[in-house]
Amino acid sequence: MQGDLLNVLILGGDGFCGWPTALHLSQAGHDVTIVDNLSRRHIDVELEVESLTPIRPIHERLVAWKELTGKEIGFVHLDIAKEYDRFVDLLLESRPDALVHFAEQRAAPYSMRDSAAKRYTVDNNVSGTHNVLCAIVESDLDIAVVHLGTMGVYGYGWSGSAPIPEGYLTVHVPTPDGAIEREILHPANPGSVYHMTKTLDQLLFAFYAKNDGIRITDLHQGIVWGTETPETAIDERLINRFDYDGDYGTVLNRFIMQAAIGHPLTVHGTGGQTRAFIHIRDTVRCIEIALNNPPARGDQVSVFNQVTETYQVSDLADLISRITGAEVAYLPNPRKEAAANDLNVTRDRFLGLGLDPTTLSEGLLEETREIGAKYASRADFSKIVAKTVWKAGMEIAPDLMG
Ligand code: NAD
Ligand code: USQ
Repeated sequence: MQGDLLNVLILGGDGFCGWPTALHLSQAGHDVTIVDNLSRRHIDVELEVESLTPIRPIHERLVAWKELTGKEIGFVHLDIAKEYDRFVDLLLESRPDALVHFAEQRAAPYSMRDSAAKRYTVDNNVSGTHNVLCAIVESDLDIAVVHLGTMGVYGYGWSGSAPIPEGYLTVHVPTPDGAIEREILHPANPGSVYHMTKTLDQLLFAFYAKNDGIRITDLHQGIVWGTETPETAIDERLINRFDYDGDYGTVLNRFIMQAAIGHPLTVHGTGGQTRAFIHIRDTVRCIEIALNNPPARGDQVSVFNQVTETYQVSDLADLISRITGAEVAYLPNPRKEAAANDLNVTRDRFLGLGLDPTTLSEGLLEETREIGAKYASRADFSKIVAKTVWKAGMEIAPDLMG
C-alpha cells in the first residue's frame, strides 16, 4: 500500500512492536523519530530478566540502521506521561503529520503484580494518552493519531459466539414509541488493570475526536507473535526484543521458546482460552496501512481489529508439541479469566485495504524457534513459570525445571 511520505513520531519506538515499525516506516521512506523513555528496559532490570535476544542500546541500534541503509531515525528520550511541556515543544518543533502511540505499560500480568504496578500502569497509560491528545490540541497542528489498543477491550465470552465488530455495536434502544437503532462503542469488559487502561483510552479518544476534531485510529490488536521482520533481520545489531518471562512473555512466543530450550509448555488451566493473534510482520504492515488511511477531521474514532487468526491455547500447545516433541504441562491458572471461551472476530477493514495476512505456518514457527534455540543460553529458567496472580491467595505453580 503506497501513500504520501509522512513525518512520523513513533511513541514507544524502542519496544517490541515500535522498533520494527520504526524500521519498516523508515525503509519505506517516511521521516521517522522515536520518542521513548526506555521504561521497558528499566522494568527488565526491576524484574531481573532480559530479552531472550540481545537487544542493543537505542543509540547503537540507530547508528547501525544509518550505517546499513543510509537512513536516519531520530530519537528523543522523553516520558509522555510526565514531560508534557517538552512534548508540546517537540510537536511544535518537529510538526509531524502523524504519530503512532505504542508508549504504554503493556503486560497484563505486570499490571496485576501489586498496588505499585497497578498504580504505575494506570498513571503511565492514562496520563500518557491524555497528554498526547491535549498536546495536539495545544499545538494547534492537524496531527493524525494511530494508537495500539487491544482485543482485550472487548473481553472474552460476553457475547458468546456473536462476531465482535470493529469498535462499534449496533443496538436497539427501547423507547415508549418503539425501539430506535443506535451505534455505541462496544461495551468494555477488561480482564486486567492493563486492559482496563485501554478501555479508558477509548473514552479519551472518543471525547477528543468529538470535541476537537482530532483524527484518531484505534487498532485493537491481538497477541503479537514472532520476532523478526525483514528489517530487524538485516543485522544482529537491529535484532528485536523477545520477551519470554512470566510477566511480559506472551503465550505463543513463550511456547515456541519453551520448546526450543526443552522446557515443558506452560498451559494455564485447561487451555480452553481462545485468543486472537497476529505476526509482527503484519503488525508493521497494518500500521502503515492505518497511517495511509486516516479518518477525516470530525469523524468518529476509526477502529480496526488488528488480528489475523484465532486459536485456543491448548490447540497451540498441541501443535507445537506435535512439531517439536515438547511436553505440555497444565498448570493452575494464575489469572482470573474464563476457563474457555468462543471468539469470533470481525477483521474486514484491513483485508479491505489490502492486507495479505500472514498465517501461522510451520515455516514461520521454525523461524521463531531458531531464534529461541540460538539464544537459549540467555534464558533464565526461574523466570519462565508465571508467578503473578490476579488475587491474593490464588495458587502459584512451582518452577518446572531447576
Ligand atoms: P513494549 O513494552 O515492548 O514497548 C512499549 C514502549 O513504550 C517501550 O519501549 C517503553 O519504554 C515505552 N514507553 C512506555 N511508557 C512510556 C512513556 N510514558 N513515555 C515514553 N515511552 C514509554 O510493548 P509492545 O509489545 O511493543 O506493545 C506496544 C503497544 O502495542 C502497547 O501499547 C501494547 O498495549 C500494544 N499491544 C501489544 C501487543 C503484544 O502482543 N505485544 C498486542 C496488542 C497490543
Ligand atoms: N497463557 C498460557 N500460558 C502462558 C502464557 C499465557 O496459557 O505461558 C494464557 C493466558 O492465561 C491467557 C492467554 O494465554 O489466557 C493469553 O495470554 P498472553 O500473555 O499471551 O496475552 P495477554 O495477557 O492477553 O496480553 C498480550 C499483550 C498485550 C495485548 C494482548 C492482546 O501482552 O499487550 O494487549 O496480548 S489481547 O490478548 O488480544 O487482548
